[in-house]
Amino acid sequence: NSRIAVVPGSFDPPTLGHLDVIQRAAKLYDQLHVVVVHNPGKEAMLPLAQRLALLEQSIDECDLDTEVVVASWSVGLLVDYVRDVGAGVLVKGIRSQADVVYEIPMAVVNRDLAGIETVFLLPNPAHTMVSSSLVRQVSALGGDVSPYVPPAVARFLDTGGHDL
Ligand code: COD
Repeated sequence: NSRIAVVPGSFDPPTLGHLDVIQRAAKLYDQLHVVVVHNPGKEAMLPLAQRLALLEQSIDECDLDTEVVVASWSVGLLVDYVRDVGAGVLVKGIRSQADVVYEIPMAVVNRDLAGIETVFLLPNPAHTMVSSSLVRQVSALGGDVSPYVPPAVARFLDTGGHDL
């Protein structure tokens, strides 16, 4: 039985909700692969390399005991990455019923395709309303995003990084 899990997302940008789920998953598994999935059909605010860098800095600042690999994936099915690294589990965060409705079909397809199970974790309720899209809006309008994002992301966005 694999003790390796994959935590996928767009991470555009990484939020405290993402970090909450990553920290909880780190307590459950020996190794985590946090994977920035590049969706060619979805216009992102931040380039892939920037999302990777911010995620790495944010995870470093958490000082986790578990080994965490930060990677990106843009070709083919996510389950191929999961199998390639020898993981048996995908970890997703659930904020609301809407997340459940969106995630369940993907979880069933991923199990059918590759026998990969999906584990759903609940964040601290304080982070339930945080989303990358909310952070993108507040940041674009010049608001303070520091209550919603890790310090590394707040520093980056506060210095106008999103305009780069
Ligand atoms: N609290 C808790 N969890 C949160 C929070 C929060 N505040 N914010 C986000 N999350 C969770 C999300 O529910 C999700 O599980 C994860 O964090 C990532 O969120 P996002 O917004 O960064 O990423 P999404 O929702 O755009 O998901 C992108 C994925 C690539 C993960 C998703 O589309 C996917 O799994 N695609 C699979 C591609 C594939 O292989 N398809 C074929 C088979 S279905």
